[in-house]
Amino acid sequence: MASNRPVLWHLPLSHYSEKVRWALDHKRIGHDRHAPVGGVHIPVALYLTRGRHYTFPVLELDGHRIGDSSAIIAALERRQPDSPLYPADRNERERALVLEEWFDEHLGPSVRRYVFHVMRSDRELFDELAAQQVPAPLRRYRRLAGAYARAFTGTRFQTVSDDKAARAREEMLAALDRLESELGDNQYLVGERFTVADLTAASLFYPLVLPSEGPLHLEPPPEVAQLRDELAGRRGYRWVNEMFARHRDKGAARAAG
Ligand SMILES: N[C@@H](CCC(=O)N[C@@H](CS)C(=O)NCC(=O)O)C(=O)O
Repeated sequence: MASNRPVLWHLPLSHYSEKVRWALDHKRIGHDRHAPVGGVHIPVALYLTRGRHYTFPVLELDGHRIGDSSAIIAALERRQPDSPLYPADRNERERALVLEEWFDEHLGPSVRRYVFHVMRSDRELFDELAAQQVPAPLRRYRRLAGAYARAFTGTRFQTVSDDKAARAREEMLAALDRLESELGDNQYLVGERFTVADLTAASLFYPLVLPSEGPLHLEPPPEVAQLRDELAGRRGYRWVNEMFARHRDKGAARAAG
């Protein structure tokens, strides 16, 4: 960690990683990125954080290695208060942090389990997606990459069971209900401006909504496509697309200082 330039360890498809990439880009913090293959990232995270975290994202920032997306955003907020993601008002800040935690706990795991569960039954799609995540020389071993990714996501994220996936779908839809009731008639979840609460809800919904500014562009399998059609008119669903369109300013940060 000789240089002062932050280093983000992330998974390109992960919605928790997207949450932190978005925060870095929002604050225009120049940084480098490393993306080991999913699964391999667990020992890497443990190594980087000396056993404190086994998940990605991990951010190297000013001599510290920080695991957990919420802790990373808190550190970014301290390091660079410009383009704030935390409201200045204390009550609003508390509310934003409560919502961040709620969506982290309830939406993140459920959307991941549901979407991976449906995708794993579409072998071609899953193999293709898995092959895109491995280093270029290995991409032609699509079947192997797919089998590895099915085993990893099945074990770690419990994506095999139909019952668990059905419960995850319910929980994800309950999160959409909560998003809409928290929004009411407002454009943003807390106060009149974009905060960490909006960034969290929008980024964690990305695997379902697939906004064009998001990290994944694919034709979803029929079951997900049908659900997306059913939800497309919902206020919360449209809001996720709006947040990405309005606030997901990519690229500037990595090029910057
Ligand atoms: N609470 C963590 C969750 C991050 C998380 O679940 N990351 C996943 C990738 S999407 C991971 O690395 N999981 C490894 C595992 O569960 O074994 C955060 O907000 O950063």
